[in-house]
Amino acid sequence: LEKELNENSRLKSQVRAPSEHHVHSVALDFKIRDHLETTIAPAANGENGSWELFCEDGEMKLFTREVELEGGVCVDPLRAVHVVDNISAKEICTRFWDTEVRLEWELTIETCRVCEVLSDRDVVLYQTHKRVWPAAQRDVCYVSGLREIRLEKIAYKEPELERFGELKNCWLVINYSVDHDGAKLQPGMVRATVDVAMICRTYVRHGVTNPTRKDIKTSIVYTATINPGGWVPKKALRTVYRREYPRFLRTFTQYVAKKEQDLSLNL
Ligand code: 6CM
Repeated sequence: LEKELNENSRLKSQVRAPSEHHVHSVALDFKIRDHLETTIAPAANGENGSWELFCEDGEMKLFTREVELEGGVCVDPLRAVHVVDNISAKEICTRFWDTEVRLEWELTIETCRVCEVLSDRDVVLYQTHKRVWPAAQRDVCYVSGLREIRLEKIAYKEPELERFGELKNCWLVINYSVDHDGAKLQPGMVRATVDVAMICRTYVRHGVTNPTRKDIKTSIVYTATINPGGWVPKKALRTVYRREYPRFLRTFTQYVAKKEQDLSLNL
């Protein structure tokens, strides 16, 4: 593990300028625009008929829809919304994106390796996930991009949060599958594909000019579509997702809150 983390740090130190174009820039920009236009639209709020609310815990709500590809492969999309106090969009997204802390909160993975540093905010990653019986072990290779989004690009409002405060900023992380020469399929492993977005917006209490942690609220919209890359018993897969997604969101947000609580607010 130590060797892997050192290698990740070494690769990350070979950063290029953030504005530099790379092989995935155009596709990544397209994905970002698409998620900003659809994922945070109120119509996608998951509360209409086609989505099933399967977990609710305080402000955290998780929805899913049953979707199957030809051949019976289950690719149910997941949509989660949450509102957290005391931590900012930047803090949440930075920790979600940072591979150096991945193993501290991500309970489904066995290994995580940086295949390529594309810029100081975009990387290609390779992960192996813990095997879930009776399925074969899965791996995944994806681009992961971190961005702050200018507020004029946010077309949608969150009225309840706007009653609390003023929208201060928006950060996001997009993870989507790609092929990479440094991530060849290993024997016995099945390649899964992912399309994940974590979009966070921080609000500062009305009238407060120098906010502290108790003056902020952050909304999180998290969406994930995982294709397991081969047949897996549908019932078992749905059971795993319904257990793992709430566990992930709870564990991850508690992890960020704990890590940030004694640090000064990074808005
Ligand atoms: O978004 C999450 N984590 C990110 C960092 O790791 C990243 C994760 C992608 C998840 C890829 C999962 C592929 C493995 C699928 C295995 C399916 C086989 C199960 C067999 C059951 C019988 O975006 C949090 C991800 C939370 C996942 C629940």
